[in-house]
Amino acid sequence: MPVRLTRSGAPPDIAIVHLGPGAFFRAFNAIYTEDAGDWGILAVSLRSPTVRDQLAPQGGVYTSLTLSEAGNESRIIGSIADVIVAPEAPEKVLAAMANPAVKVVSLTVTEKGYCHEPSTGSLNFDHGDIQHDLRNLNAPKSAVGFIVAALEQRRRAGAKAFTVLSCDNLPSNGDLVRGIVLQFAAKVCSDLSDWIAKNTSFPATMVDRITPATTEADVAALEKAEGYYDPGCVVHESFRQWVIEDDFVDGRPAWDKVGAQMVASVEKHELMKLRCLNGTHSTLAYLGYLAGYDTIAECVRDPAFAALCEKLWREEITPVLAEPEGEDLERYCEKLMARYRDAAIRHRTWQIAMDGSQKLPQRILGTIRDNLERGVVPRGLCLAVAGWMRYVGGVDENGTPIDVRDPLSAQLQQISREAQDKVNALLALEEVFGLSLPKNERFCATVSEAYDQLVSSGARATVKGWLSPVR
Ligand code: CS2
Repeated sequence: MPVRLTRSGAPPDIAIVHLGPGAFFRAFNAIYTEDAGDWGILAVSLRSPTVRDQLAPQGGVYTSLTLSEAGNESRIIGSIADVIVAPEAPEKVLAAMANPAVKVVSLTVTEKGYCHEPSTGSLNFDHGDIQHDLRNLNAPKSAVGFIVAALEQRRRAGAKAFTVLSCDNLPSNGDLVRGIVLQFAAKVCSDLSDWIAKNTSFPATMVDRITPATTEADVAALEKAEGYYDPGCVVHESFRQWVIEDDFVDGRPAWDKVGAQMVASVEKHELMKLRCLNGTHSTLAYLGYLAGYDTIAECVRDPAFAALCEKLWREEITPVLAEPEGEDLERYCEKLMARYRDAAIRHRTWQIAMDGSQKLPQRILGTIRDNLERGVVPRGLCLAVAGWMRYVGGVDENGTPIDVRDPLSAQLQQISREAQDKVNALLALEEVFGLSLPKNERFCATVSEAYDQLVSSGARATVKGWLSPVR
């Protein structure tokens, strides 16, 4: 039997409830919180028992493994005091969130966890979980349902509210979560939404640390190196950046003392990160997957892919970005390329390609819109959109099925199977592309041209010739 990692000493007192304790949260928020001192975290999985099953036998502790070509560094993290699987005990989660000792409720639930319309940011009242939660507020399923139900319990008890801290890769994530919370609360009762609007804050954040999914090989390598078994370990790069709007209704950990940047407005930082990093990540993920590359590092080892990425930054993305205070966009992008090239980080194109319908709007389509407004057709990003379209068709260039993971996958594959004009049928998905973009003929024509070329010449050749065509 392998030796299991275990906690020594008592866990910290719980002052944060975190919804969505996936690998990113454990590689990022939980480490900043550990560094900042004695705020303990109750981690709540909204769906799967995996993280609880990994961490409970270890008393909540786990290993963070910083990967680098020079050698890995491991550290044991103890800020997670307990883990609950919400569907097994929703009332326990609500009781914890309603306890005034909890001052911050944070979230990393991924884009689709907000149950919103990606193109508008409004709550999707047709979503099955939202319909369920409006009828069963004492046993919700969604993040927004838990937040509203807990705030309602606090209001009734005459207690203080908590701060809601979204840490997902969404633009204006504070405003977004405020919007959906208030829309949901207004359906419960208007006094509640007024109370929340007055008493709760929703600071926006920008979060950044590349965190590939942990593999069995990672767990085995850790066991070999450290002599204990820890299936809850997380692997990540050494870089980290957390920018937070300093607007908390009942205090916060001293994250600013351990590297987080507290600012008045996060918007410019968030757009820079979403468009420069996540925008090129998604581009490389779709085109790279189609070209047969397994990881981002493999993609950028191909000079044509690296050149595409650099051209996107220089010619299409940064020209329509405002530079955040304290940042230099050119240097930011150079640093990104160095992060992508790090072969110790095996970040799979397939992992990043997931949930594209939820990611494209804020990562790529906003930049395309801004370019069209200045009269430029951003050909590189149009190729990225075409890459997504080819990818969600569900068959790769060798005729092998692709495991497409997306909340819209059934619809996407039906369109790809049945539509005569696949490009225009996909562009008509209003929840992804909105209304105005598909009306721009130059945009649609360029995406169609890119799609046809991907089909006829394959991704590698298309990427090579696309931005410097041999005419
Ligand atoms: C990636 C992000 O999976 C993805 O879609 O683009 O998780 C990315 O690695 C992080 O945002 C980096 O901070």
